[in-house]
Amino acid sequence: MAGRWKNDLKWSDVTPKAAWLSRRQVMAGAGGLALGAIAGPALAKLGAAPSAYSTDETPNSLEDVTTFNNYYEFGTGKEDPSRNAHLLNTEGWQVEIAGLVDKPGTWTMDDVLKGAALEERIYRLRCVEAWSMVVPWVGFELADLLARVGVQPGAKYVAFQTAYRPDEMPGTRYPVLEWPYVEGLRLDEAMHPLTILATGLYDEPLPNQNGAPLRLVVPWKYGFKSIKSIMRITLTDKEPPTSWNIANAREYGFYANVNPQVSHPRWSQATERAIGGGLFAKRKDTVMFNGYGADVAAMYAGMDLARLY
Ligand SMILES: Nc1nc2c(c(=O)[nH]1)N[C@H]1C(S)=C(S)[C@@H](COP(=O)(O)O)O[C@H]1N2
Ligand SMILES: [Mo]
Repeated sequence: MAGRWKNDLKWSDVTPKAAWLSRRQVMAGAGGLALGAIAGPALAKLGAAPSAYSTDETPNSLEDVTTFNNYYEFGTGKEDPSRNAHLLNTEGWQVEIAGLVDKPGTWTMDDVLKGAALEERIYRLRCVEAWSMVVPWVGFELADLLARVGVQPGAKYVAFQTAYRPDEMPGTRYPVLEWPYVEGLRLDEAMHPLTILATGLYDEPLPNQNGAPLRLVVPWKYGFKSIKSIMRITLTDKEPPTSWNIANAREYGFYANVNPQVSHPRWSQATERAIGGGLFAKRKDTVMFNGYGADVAAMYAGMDLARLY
């Protein structure tokens, strides 16, 4: 596919052999497993290890995951990213890691992947627009990358920035958001083992419309926190600005934790439409922290989540 990130290394070369083997054994032993049935032939390509953090819910189809997207740099329609994101050239991609770190610098995708323990993480994704999907990501914990660069004691937040290339991103010709797209996490959120940088989905390299070659995934927060096509990561001591908060602070906060009790000013967040369920599917109840509360609620103890939405 044009524009996809290309890599000389085979995925199995950058995946610990033990993890790769155990994955294959798991798949062999569980012949009827839903994902094995869907993605079986592609396994040898990537061989990411499975994870205890995965949901056992059935993932959405590859078609749903790659043709129903939000990526405003390529247009605001749900099908615009799958039509236009091939324009993004991800070859030679570099990620700058800056700010309060011991080893600031510029990383190629090979550098990023060489030390990364790739896992499959099947996560729920809940968009602030009240739809949801289940996505079989491939990625590694952001905490591992942060450990490799050495976070300095003064750091309290992590800021992320998407590439801004007007020539390759037709959506950025319109002032729907301030470009580049920016996002941020508190340091404890960034270090949480559920927080990953994804480099693939369905055992294949990440399609451009899903944020190739490297995108954040924070499954207990509304989807807009999961910033795509990252080219800069900065450790800072101040809460960083975030795109949707800049666009409309009353409607979109910094935390953006999934919360069925706090309505968006223009719609309820109590329920969600599961993509792929068909036209007449019943809406599902939205669950606090998108169902990840047992793992993440302690980080927000004592915070007023209606005020810090
Ligand atoms: N750079 C950038 N990242 C982005 C967006 C965007 O418009 N630009 N949209 C966000 C929103 S609103 C959602 S719901 C998710 C959608 O991810 P997906 O298309 O892979 O499902 O990406 C998020 N990351
Ligand atoms: Mo979203």
